[in-house]
Amino acid sequence: MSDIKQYDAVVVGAGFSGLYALHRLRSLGLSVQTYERGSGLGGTWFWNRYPGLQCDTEAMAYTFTFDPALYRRWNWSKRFAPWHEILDYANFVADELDLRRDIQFDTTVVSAQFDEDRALWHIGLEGGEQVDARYFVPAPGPLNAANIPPMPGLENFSGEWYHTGEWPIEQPDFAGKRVAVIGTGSSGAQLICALNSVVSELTVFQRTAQYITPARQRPLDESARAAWKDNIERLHEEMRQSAFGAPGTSTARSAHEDTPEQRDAVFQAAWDHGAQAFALATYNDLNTDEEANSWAADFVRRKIASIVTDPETARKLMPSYHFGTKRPVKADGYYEAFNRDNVHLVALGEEPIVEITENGIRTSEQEYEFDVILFATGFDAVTGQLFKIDIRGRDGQTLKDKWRNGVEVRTNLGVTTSGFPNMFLLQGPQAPSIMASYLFGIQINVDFVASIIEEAEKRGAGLVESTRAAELAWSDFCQALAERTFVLKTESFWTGANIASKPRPEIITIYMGGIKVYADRLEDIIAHDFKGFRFIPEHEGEAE
Ligand code: NA7
Repeated sequence: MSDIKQYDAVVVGAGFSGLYALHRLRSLGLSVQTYERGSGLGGTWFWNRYPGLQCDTEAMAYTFTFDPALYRRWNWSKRFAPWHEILDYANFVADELDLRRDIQFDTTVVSAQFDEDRALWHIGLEGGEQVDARYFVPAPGPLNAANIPPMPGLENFSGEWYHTGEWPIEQPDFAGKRVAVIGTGSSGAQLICALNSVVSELTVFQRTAQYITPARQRPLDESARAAWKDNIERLHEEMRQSAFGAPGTSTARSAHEDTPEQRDAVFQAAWDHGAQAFALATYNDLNTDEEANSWAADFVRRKIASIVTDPETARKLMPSYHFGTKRPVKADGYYEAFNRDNVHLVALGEEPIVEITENGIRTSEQEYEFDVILFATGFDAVTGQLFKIDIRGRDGQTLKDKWRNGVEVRTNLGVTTSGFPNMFLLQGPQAPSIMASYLFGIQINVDFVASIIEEAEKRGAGLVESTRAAELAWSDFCQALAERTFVLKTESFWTGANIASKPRPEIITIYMGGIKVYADRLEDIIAHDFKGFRFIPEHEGEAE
């Protein structure tokens, strides 16, 4: 008898998708082991702990809805949950569902090799241990592999430096320090808003100006929570029928239906409302109609001009690409921060960074001295963390090779890819994931994977695998969805173009069709005998 541990399923990652997968798969009667590289739960929220970090989906929608009783037992303090409260919530979920006994922390999965003869995955852990599982379920997170740009001289810097996605557990103290922030996405914007009144000098290095609308953070009182809790069954259904996966995040109205004055009033109301309202609930053609897009973009640019007092700074802060083609940033007090005497803006398009020096950052124009450099430079998104695991499917083919190092990623619904039987990706490429309300997307994703595995168990199938035709159809559909919008016109982590050294995808790795279309498709597949999936009886190799 081998002393290699055997499980029905191994889940990689104890973020929210890994936690829910552990719960669902265990409830099918399977033995499940979860490995987590961090020393605590929460996935991305475990690693990102920078000042100002909060979720930009409303907290009441960033909560599992699969069990209304569980939903009602949790209380968020604010409209947008701060990171530490989200970590508390992850721990609450794990305790309520008794998940911790099947999670091994501080354990990195480094390899996973499909063994065709035994219909098993051999999973390698850092340190050399190997375990076997019938099902391999990577849930490493789409925004988890920190992108630290190769800047010459960083090793010479005598001060402290951090990346937002690999933040130290012990909070550094920035009071009175001279701080550089590189990057102005969601992380950079939140940092800038939180730090500007704490540090002595804050210098922002901006590669591309962003469209930033207010989040409108506020405390949540009991009546606001009750409005959700008392109606969660109905709201769950509303989320299921929506595109984003949260109530109040869509509209059927075209910007062409309104006069310029009416449009301004609609944009202003969304600006005042905060959250996703400006990007999602103003007009339905912002991403597809040139004029509609320019009206939204102009509105934000006019806001920048009216808020920022120095015209030169305002000019540098104004984005010129299509609105909504980078992930919309929501932050309170972002543009106002640049009116402070201690906040400075460097537009890298006009003044590029040449090197990091012992004392700070040298641009083409001058050397700036800093005590701290903060990289808010984002992630090797979607495939970055997945590619860190040496995953090998049929015939020893690596996932990286199959997907041509990210150039041609092909999945069936974001959950499977042919040649890798019994491997189920959670929030993987071409799943709703980062393009929808995250926890709601996770539930749909995991429930679908659980349905497939349940069916495989029922049929006594040793293996289940997507057909090549199904993954071609789904990934082509994802690409076609993107081509209908302006997204491909801008370089962003959505298009895999945020990292200079990364090969550019020919097929987009994100799915933009929304929750309803996705969930309808999953239901249809289940209703039609899991079309697109092959259940292969044990000992029959590849034959159906
Ligand atoms: P993002 O949204 O990818 O933002 C990264 C920022 O860093 C963005 O402004 C980038 O400019 C900038 N960047 C990236 N590389 C460089 C280099 N080499 N030099 C200068 N500036 C650079 O990541 P975030 O962490 O802010 O947000 C990711 C998600 O995490 C977010 O959507 C939330 O869901 C949480 P660019 O615009 O690419 O020119």
